[in-house]
Amino acid sequence: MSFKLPFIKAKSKKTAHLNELENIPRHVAIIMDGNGRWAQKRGLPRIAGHKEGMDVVRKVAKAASDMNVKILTLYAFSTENWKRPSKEVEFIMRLPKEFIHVYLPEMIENNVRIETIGNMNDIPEHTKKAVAYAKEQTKNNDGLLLNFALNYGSRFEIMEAMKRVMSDVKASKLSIDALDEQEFSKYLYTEGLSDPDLLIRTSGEQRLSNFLLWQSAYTEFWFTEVLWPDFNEDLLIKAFKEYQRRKRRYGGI
Ligand code: V0D
Repeated sequence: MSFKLPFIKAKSKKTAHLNELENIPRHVAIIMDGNGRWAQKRGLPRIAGHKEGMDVVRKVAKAASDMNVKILTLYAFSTENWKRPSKEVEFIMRLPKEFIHVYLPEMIENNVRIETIGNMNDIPEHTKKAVAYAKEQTKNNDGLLLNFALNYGSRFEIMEAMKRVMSDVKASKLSIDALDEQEFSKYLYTEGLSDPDLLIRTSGEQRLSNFLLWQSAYTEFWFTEVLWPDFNEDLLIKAFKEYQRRKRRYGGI
């Protein structure tokens, strides 16, 4: 006789063994590129690619959580993305609500905490509301931190940090001599988070595009031609194995 265990999610066979492997990247950052191109290749509107990409977020979050990744930072919307057609931007801005509507129960079940980095000021009110709800509902979870970069740009982040540093110096809350890398990091959106160990970019481009410039000073980069909607657990494992291989090599020296 077999019983179904409704609330205990099994880890997949693929990830079960990796769990025990040393050097699982603690913080993984991903530039989820190629959604529009994925759709256009199929004769679909670009927004169909963004929708498909959203489902991949869920799958990759589950796989990362199973492999004991602590932080998954996803570049969901850059400060540059406002230049896209307004209909496309409007569609993208509805995705958080959709994601939360469909997947929040599963996120809670998997002990995932949802957070964001970026400038929330210019995000539409309805999107902010949905995201705030997801954060509130998951704030006490201590499993994977699913960190969405929304309206994020690194230069803006660093510039805003610098302005606040200057303001604190002016108000004598900070002395110039006390300002070091560790202190400066506290002024960034990523305050309190460890730097990414591994950064993945899909869709063939091999640049940082204003993502986590300060934070990725020592990060390993891994690129794939695969478009984000075609990304999956197997590719995540492939990236982790390459990461582990590189770490072993440094270790040998
Ligand atoms: C579009 C591919 C989930 C990349 C993934 C507003 C581009 C799908 C979220 C999400 C986006 C954000 C916050 C949250 C819950 C879900 C998301 C955006 C774009 C930008 F609390 N997918 N997703 N947000 N895409």
